[in-house]
Amino acid sequence: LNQKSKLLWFTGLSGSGKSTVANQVEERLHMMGKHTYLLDGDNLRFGLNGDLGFSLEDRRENIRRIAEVGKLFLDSGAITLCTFVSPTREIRDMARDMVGEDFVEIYIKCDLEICAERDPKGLYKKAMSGEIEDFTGLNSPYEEPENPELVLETDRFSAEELAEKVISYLGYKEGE
Ligand code: GGZ
Repeated sequence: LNQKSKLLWFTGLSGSGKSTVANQVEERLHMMGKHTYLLDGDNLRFGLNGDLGFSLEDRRENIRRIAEVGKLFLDSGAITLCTFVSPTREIRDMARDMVGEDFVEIYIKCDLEICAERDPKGLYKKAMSGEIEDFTGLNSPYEEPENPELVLETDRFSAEELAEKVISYLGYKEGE
């Protein structure tokens, strides 16, 4: 396998569009013949990390295990995409330190009000009515990244446009 792989770390609020953009990026990479692997809450929080909740301590452990697993996929040569809220700088810096130079931090930026309006899973509604404690952006912190490699604003651009930005940032060419 002859590809210079990266680990793309998507961070942002619930409902900000991390998965939507990551899926678009994956689709483009596949069209270029690249091998990818996507790690997200659906394949991690129910299995390996099924014992973890949403306290800051559990989130840190969630991210630590994900960074370890992500590293394994990166070592295998896959372009690895990770989509997790990863709400604090400390947590994201831990992931960056674990992964090393191939870590690409992508901030999926979207106003909290818009995320709450989109509310694709009805979680904001539940959190606002007190059914979920420690909900990111409401009663648990989200610290904006200070020096991410990319900032993608999903309340201003389409997922397709933003995925193109990721592809050109990566600089991959056909057959490389
Ligand atoms: C934030 C929560 C919470 C709480 C459940 N706070 O939009 P989603 O549904 O698909 O993404 C959110 C996901 C967050 O899990 P992560 O593993 O990404 O979080 S972290 O990186 O902070 O460990 C949301 C859902 O799970 N969810 N409860 N309290 N998001």
